Amino acid sequence: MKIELKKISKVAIISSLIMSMWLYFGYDVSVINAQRVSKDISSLSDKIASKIVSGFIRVDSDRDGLSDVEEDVYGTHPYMKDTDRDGYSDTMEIKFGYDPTGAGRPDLSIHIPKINISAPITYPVSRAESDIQDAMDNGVAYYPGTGFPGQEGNAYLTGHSSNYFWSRGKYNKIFRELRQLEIGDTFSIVQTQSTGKKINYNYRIYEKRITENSDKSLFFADREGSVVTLVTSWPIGATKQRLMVRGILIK
Ligand SMILES: [Ca+2]
Ligand SMILES: [Ca+2]
Repeated sequence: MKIELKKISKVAIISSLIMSMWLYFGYDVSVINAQRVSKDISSLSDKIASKIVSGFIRVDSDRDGLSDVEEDVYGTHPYMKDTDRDGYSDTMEIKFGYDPTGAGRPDLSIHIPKINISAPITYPVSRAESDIQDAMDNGVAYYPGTGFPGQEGNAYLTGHSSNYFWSRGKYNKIFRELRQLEIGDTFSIVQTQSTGKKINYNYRIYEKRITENSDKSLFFADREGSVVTLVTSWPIGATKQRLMVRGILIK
């Protein structure tokens, strides 16, 4: 999991340094001028500052595998292994795509600025084709049982590039312009939990290809790291082939 070091506030670092000095050297922190400490912090080498930050990241108060910093990112309690007390640990809920702070799945949405896409990601009730189609009518469908965005594994998302002429759904052409995406372009997936907590996952595209629809194994293939596979019908208006674009989590 990628952690934004920016989230470690300067105040927290200063507090840590003061506490460390007090613990190890018996300094009377009351006489330490805050400005002086701040100045000293600023003059620390990057290497030392990095070690202090790393120390914060590693702290896991409830020993559930999520560091205190990660718990802050997810909005879970750093001293409780099961924040919403539903019998499932925070760690397991996050890994398998459930909301660790409330019931069910978190809300997901996908955003691709280059082609002006911003749409909800929907959860089909099963892998049956009719259920996948229903989910695609209401957004971009998350294929059940594949990796979950933000976590290790390959999350498979699919959306319409076209639909029957009589279908008037809002998302009939949501992936029509997926063809414009190229290697190096980025997109993001936003996870919103029941508490309102939002987590932003950014991906950089590293693979793009056209494949036969009969060979779906590529869409489901395991991949190292956290990747998202976007798939739509190709060419537009046909169903024999699929256009696939794949991105890897960058932060
Ligand atoms: Ca923890
Ligand atoms: Ca739980």
